[in-house]
Amino acid sequence: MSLVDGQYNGVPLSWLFPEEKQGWTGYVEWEKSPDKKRVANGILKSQKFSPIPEFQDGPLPKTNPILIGHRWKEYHAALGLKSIVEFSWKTVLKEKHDMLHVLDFPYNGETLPKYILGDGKITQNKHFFVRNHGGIPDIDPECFELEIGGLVKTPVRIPLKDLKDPSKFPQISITATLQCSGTRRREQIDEYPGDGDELINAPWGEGAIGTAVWRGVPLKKVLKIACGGVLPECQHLEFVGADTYFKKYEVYNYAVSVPWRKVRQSEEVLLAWEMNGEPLPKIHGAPLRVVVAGYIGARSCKWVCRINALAEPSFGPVQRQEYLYYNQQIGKHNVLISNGFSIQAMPVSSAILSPKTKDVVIHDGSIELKGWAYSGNGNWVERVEVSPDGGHVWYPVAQEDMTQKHYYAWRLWKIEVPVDAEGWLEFCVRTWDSSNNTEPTYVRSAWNWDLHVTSSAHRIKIYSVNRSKPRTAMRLKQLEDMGESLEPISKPLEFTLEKFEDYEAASQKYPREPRD
Ligand SMILES: Nc1nc2c(c(=O)[nH]1)N[C@H]1C(S)=C(S)[C@@H](COP(=O)(O)O)O[C@H]1N2
Ligand SMILES: [Mo]
Repeated sequence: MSLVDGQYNGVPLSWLFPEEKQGWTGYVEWEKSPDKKRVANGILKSQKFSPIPEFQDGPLPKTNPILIGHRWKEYHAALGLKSIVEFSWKTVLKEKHDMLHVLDFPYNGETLPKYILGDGKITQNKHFFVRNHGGIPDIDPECFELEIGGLVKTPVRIPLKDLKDPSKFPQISITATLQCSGTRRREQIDEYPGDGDELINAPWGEGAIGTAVWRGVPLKKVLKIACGGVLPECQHLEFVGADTYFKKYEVYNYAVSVPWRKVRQSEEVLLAWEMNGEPLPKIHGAPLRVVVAGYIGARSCKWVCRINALAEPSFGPVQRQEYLYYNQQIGKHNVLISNGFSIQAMPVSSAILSPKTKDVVIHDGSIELKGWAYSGNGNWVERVEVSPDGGHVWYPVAQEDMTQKHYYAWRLWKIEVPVDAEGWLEFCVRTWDSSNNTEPTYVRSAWNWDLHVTSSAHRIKIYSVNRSKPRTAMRLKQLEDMGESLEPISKPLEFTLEKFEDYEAASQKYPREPRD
């Protein structure tokens, strides 16, 4: 076997792995083509690839993009799919130029600066986080059709224009938060390094979450109207995306599933083509994506082109081998697929968006904090509490300082916390949801090998300077008179701290050593 210049045993790769359909650029069908898969896997196994970026052992590079996905670019190139890599980055520059690019390919990007998330209940499309496991397909909506098969009464193919025809399917809009189960993973990494997956377990901060108004048709209506319902054996609905995914030298289409129970009991498993009143951006799954409200982001399959009704969860590696929640003592030495449970609904969690860690906050006895709070599975946020002392005293956020309740969306909040103390302080936030669930107090309490769902109270360390204290006010004035700033606090003061006479008088009154 030989692989030279876009050829494999003398056959051009473009013949081996052609684009499937007219108008569907960047889509290769793997799941229905076992022979093609076998050839691709053979090619992948015969080659060497660059290592996966390692980032857990030290501070993250200050570059943007932070990490470069050489290996995944090479995977695509090895199968003659380099154009997908190029199109993906072009799309990033067009749709997401202002983001913090956590990984350039497959593209993972987070809102920058993160306090933008607190600007309004709805996250603007250009600021909404992105997590991809592969490239971005480029599908002409005119040519798009959705295939539904498996354990349904009547398998169908529905052109997009029929799906969007309100006389055929009833449309709804829902306000729903999408949260990656890796949100705030950096805190877990800072505590202890964990699993390094091939598609990196991205070092997300507080910005791998966003809220949008999604418009489309409920999946349960489509199954009923178009397919005449599901068969009694159907327990799960599998969603297959048009993107290409690699794992351990094998190739797949992105595939995940959710229980039929979840689909049946709510309207909030949606086939969506609109995001915040605009056509779904390419990077968010155009022309059609699934939105599984209340579940981890991973289940909301983008570029969904096929839905299969199954008797058991999808065999896709993303469903079976990833997004698993392990006990704290399980690690590289004894991890199995079977000893982690599958993460589906998101638990309650929250974050402080401002101020941020290491900020020097000059105030007059109280500090304003802002952030988000969210709970999955249809639980809504009831109460947000902020502690100025690391988790002993908790102040509740007033109702009028939180955005409106939704079954499936976050609440943004703000609070003015009385702060007398100065110097380094640790603030944290925790949230109570409508089922009375709350967050563990420390990262360590919920640390897990795959570094998922960092649901512990979010903490920030800030440097408090309370101007309402006379001595502090005096020092600030001294600095101002000299045209100097307090920051950086590590920069030495240029003047003598105290007049010699004052120091003398103080040591007369309170001698430094005992007299007898
Ligand atoms: N087809 C496909 N769907 C996908 C993914 C993907 O890589 N491919 N990533 C999933 C993950 S892990 C998350 S968190 C969400 C992110 O959605 P967004 O990029 O639109 O914010 O999409 C999910 N759907
Ligand atoms: Mo995710």
